[in-house]
Amino acid sequence: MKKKIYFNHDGGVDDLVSLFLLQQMDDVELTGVSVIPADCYLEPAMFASRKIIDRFGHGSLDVAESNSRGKNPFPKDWRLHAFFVDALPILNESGKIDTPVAEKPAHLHMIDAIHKSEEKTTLLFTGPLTDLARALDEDPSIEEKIERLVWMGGTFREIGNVEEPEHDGTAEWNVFWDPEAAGRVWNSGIEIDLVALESTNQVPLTVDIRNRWAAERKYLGVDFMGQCYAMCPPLVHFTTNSTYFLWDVLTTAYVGNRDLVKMKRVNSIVHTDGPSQGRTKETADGRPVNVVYDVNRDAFFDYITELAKKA
Ligand code: AGV
Ligand code: CA
Repeated sequence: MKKKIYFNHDGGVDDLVSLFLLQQMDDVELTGVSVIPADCYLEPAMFASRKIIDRFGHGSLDVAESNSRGKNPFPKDWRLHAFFVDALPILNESGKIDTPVAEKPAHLHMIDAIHKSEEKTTLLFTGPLTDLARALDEDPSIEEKIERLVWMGGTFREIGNVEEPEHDGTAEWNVFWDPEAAGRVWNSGIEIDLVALESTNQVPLTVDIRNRWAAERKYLGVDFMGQCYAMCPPLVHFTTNSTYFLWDVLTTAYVGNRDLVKMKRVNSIVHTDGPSQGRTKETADGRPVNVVYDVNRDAFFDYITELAKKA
């Protein structure tokens, strides 16, 4: 039986590549997609998502817009990436878009999708948790129909990836954008699998990886990934604030193949305000989460490249 997945993303390059890859997984059925304007602008991210479904998807889907707003905005330079993906010729060859925009906003769209499915739904979130927090407030009964939440978010390292004024640098961005939403989800009974910076730091975008995809660009899907990652700064000499990692793609690959990673159980809390806001902190009496802390890097890149070849 296929795993039922609802996907809420925030329109970054790796979010959009994740949407592409999910649709190449044989044992996954996407029951819904929604887009939150966190690390993107909503309009190009919606267009790009609908075009990726048209070009690389199979079943019929609509895409819901989120009307959620965060507390700490993402840098504009990063949010612009969605415009570049949307403009790729490979997504614009047909000159039309068939996949419709959903009538309801993201959090209500997700509630419907969860109830509509007979089996429990796995939630895949590769942006902030705002829509999930709002959905839980709106209809707490969804909780028992959620198999688990798989989230790209958080870190238990000393240093996160937020470099902003008035912050101490301990947070990961998807938590930092809306720390209270993460706090709300921590207060629920949902099983949480965190693909945290511990593991995503092990999969930076490198020139080697790009060259591998360039060499295999005769495959449409590999070419698409190569085009997408041509927009992002790779790791060359040392990590900077703009260095791109395959954060969300690792999270998505984990949904398709758990054998790629190692996990451990950690009790934690979320800091919701002050200079550490967005920090996830290990605390003995905190709520348990499953943290992906290690990944087989080569197996991961092989896995996503082979998936892309199926497109
Ligand atoms: O913190 C990682 C999250 C992921 O969901 N995003 C990007 C991924 O989609 C925010 C982010 C952190 N550093 C970034 C980010 C960077 N250098 N460029 C773009 N986005
Ligand atoms: Ca993201």
